Amino acid sequence: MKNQKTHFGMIALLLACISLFLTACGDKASTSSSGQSGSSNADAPAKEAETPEPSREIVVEANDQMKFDKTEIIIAPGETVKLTLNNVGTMPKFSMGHNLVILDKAADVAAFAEASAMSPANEYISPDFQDKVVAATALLGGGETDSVVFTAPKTRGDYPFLCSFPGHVQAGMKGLLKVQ
Ligand SMILES: [Cu+2]
Repeated sequence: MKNQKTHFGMIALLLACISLFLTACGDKASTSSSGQSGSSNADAPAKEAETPEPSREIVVEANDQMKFDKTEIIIAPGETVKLTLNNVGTMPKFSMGHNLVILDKAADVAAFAEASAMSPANEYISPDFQDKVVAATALLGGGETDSVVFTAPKTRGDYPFLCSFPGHVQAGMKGLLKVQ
């Protein structure tokens, strides 16, 4: 009998631990990252390559009609810029979230969008395609904004960008970063 009682005690303790853990996770989900997500080099030592100061800011708006106000961004090879995404809509992130993800020019946009639609826990950026991401903002709800500083690829060409929220690229939330 005494043994069983200890068992219940253990289980209660375990449940308390789990709920504490879940609460901690919930808090973490609301923090927005505005760093570079494209260059997470697991093997690289802590010493990160220094990003030069951005030469200018490029501002893109996204709205509740699933449109970016720009479908073309022109940039010089190797130019460092600050990219800001403003979600000027009013709808919440879970139903009308927007981000801006720039992909490598060799990336398969349709495959990326399809895989990313299944990755809500990773802000709709599929971990399988992380190496194809040149730069990405956080996923934003209405009225939110996020900036990311990134350096354009050195190779000229058209690099696709899109909103990876499910269905949005199909609705037209896409464009080209023209490195020229
Ligand atoms: Cu969107």
